[in-house]
Amino acid sequence: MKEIVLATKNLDKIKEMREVFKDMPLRVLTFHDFPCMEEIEESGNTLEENALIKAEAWARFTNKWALSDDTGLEVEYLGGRPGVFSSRFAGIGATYEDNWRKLLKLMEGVVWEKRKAKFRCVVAIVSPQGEKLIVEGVTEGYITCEPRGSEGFGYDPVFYVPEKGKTFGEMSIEEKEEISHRGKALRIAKEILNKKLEGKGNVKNERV
Ligand code: ITT
Repeated sequence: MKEIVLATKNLDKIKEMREVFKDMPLRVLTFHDFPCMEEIEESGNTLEENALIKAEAWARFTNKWALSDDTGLEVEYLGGRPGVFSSRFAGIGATYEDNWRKLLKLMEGVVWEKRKAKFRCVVAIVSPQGEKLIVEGVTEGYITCEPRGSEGFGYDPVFYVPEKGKTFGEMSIEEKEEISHRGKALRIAKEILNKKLEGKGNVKNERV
């Protein structure tokens, strides 16, 4: 295993993934290296199903190890929505801003204690031979009443992390990666992959 392909077309995710893997002895490939890769329908009912659908499709198509990420924002007051539908919350083709504006509208007048939310990120790594690894990372926080900050992407300007006293939108990529759902999941994946690269471990069909 010398190469891994990032099974996503989301450039913001790719930036964060590259940040975590920058010191690994691995060549990181992206959709730019496979311009003919087809669109994948995320037809699963859970983050895990969607993450596997994406990684399996990319591993099959490229014949390389593939790493995908499916992420959802779960808002307590909304019974866990938008969750697996986070990218299409305001409809198919919605922009990041459309989505967070819809969220703020639904949360209008809701007191701070009831604005708890968590980001859940499921990362799937699949080999061309079908070995699988699933890891998960979660970050807890609150939905703000107004957007703050222009860093990051998606719901970052409206997701406040109490331990940092800022929204993700106010954090640098390094700061976000340290405590974010994606950073946590990718660091576990990285540890397992590093052991494999050193010949000390294997990616079994496991979930961490
Ligand atoms: P791929 O499927 O190609 O990876 P996507 O954007 O469709 O890209 P998801 O299905 O995981 O990715 O959608 C999750 C949505 O949740 C995404 O479009 C963003 O709006 C949001 N999101 C994901 N990660 C986020 C993060 O770290 N911070 C803020 N919002 C995030």
